Amino acid sequence: MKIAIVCYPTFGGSGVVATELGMALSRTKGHEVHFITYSHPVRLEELNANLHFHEVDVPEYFLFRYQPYELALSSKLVEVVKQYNIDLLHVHYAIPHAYAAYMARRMLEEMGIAIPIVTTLHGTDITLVGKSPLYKPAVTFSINQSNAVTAVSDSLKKDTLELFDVHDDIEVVPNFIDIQRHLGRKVECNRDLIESDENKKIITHISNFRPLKRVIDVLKIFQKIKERMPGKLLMVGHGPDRKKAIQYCRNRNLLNDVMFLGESTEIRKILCFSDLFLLPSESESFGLVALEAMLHKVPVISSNTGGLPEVNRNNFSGRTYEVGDIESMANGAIEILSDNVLHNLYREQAFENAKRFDVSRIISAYEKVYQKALMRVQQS
Ligand code: GMT
Repeated sequence: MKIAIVCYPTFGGSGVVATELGMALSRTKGHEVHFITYSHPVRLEELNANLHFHEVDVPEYFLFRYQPYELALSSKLVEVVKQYNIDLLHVHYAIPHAYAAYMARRMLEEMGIAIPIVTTLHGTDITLVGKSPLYKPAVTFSINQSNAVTAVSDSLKKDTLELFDVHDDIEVVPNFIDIQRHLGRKVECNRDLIESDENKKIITHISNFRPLKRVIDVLKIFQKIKERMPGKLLMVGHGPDRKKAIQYCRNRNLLNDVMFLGESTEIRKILCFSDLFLLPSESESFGLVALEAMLHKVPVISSNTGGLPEVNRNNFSGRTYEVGDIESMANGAIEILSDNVLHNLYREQAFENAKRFDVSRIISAYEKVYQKALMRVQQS
């Protein structure tokens, strides 16, 4: 099949999932995949004859206070669909991608070309941004107009049905990791680069430092862990609460033990020597980064919000707690980290748990959704 994938090209989970999906569809199933977005997706590698990238250009014009990205995107979609005979549009993150895809489909219909739209909902497009009255009518409309809709967790499907007046034909297709590729890739795991003291536990947090990630909770949990054992905290990512987090550490003299690494592209290198991962988010439809930690045998201490309990199995791959329960999160971390046998058990169980989300299962689930969307268009 020839599939056009629309996504955000950034470090955010939805862009990562979309890019990894496109690469896997082309690598393992021979589909021709065209990424359409405003810059080269950060995870896009392995370029080959079956993997294409088309940049959406939005030239600045003095009259516009806001540049009309949706318009440029839908025009680009029309152009690429016609030029490459694309069979299907798969848009990741409803805003504004599902709406732009609908406009492209309408334009193509006028030209006698029928093309299905598959929309994958990722989280904040529903639970935070999408539910705002400013966007809700357009999001509701574009979900209902998609030929197939998927959500990345049961929890997100439930939220979508509660928050929007949409049909309930939403397929849950979880996010994924690629076990074979992971095992086949040798990572230089040089813990000494970060910490030469073997007794120090390395604890990691990766996010976009938005308020819902509760990065101050991460620091407070770490402080409590440090009262009981030597440790180092790696804070990976960039975002609005980063300055606040650095200030918090500066005021408490923590900067010797907390490293802010920015938007690193070396996530695998970092996770390979991490002892524990912290994700105390306020809201999380899935928590892809927790799954990536488990793939590297890193147990996860997380909140139990949204889709996180579907990903992080309490008392198996890690522990889950109420949002904001810093005390329990720290105690759970201390319990796991202070007992080598228990820590190793959790490490193995985290990897075991990650296997449930192997790409092999997920790719075929998406292919079925594509077939369903194609049939619907053919029958209409
Ligand atoms: O978590 C973020 O802030 C980024 C956001 C995104 O759209 O890139 O992530 C959402 O999609 C990811 C991939 O499906 C999920 O793993 C994240 O849980 C979800 N974030 C939220 O629901 C807050």
